Amino acid sequence: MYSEYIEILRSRLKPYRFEHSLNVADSAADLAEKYGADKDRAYLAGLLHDICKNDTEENQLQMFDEFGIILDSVQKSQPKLWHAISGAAYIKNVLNICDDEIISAIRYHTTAKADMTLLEKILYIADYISADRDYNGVDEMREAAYISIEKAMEVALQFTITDLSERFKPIHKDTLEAYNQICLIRKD
Ligand code: DGI
Ligand code: FE
Ligand code: FE
Repeated sequence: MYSEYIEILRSRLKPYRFEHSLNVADSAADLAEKYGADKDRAYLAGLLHDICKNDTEENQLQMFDEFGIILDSVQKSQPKLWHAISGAAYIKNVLNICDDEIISAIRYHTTAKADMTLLEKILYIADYISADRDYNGVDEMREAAYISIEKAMEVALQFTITDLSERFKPIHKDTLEAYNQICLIRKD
């Protein structure tokens, strides 16, 4: 069932990114099992989430044009955000995947957003805790992921916003809205 997609990934991605995709798929399936989401859909979302990560900027801009996608000013200035947008468009329009929640999980796997579904959160967190990750704080992130998915979202978004602001990177409004929603829900 996945082998066709795995071959597409192998042909599109550099070796590190290909391995990362397999690892994120495994983590997403584990989290789905733990939190009661559909394991197969989580695995597929993980597998495909970075499918356009190694595409050139030129190729991604061409896709945005072809699929009528208009970037906002932060997106325009941050090509690292593009692969989530192009990846979602690619799996929908080129691979003809019609599972809207998988498409949306891939679309928001980089920034997150407010009101994410369980599957969307699972992909977002799986990307942070996959076996290949070794950043400072990954242990805390893995611990949080096995306490609760909400705790994991808190730690991940706090980490991301801190990291981006330390580097004076613009924070996309989807990232801020995800973070603000968590702050408003917290009781302490
Ligand atoms: O594709 P991956 O490397 O596996 O991970 P990812 O899709 O989560 O991308 C991570 C990058 O995205 C990382 O360099 C931080 C960046 N990012 C996430 N949210 C924002 C952001 N960059 C900016 N400028 N603004 C954001 O809101
Ligand atoms: Fe990514
Ligand atoms: Fe990734």
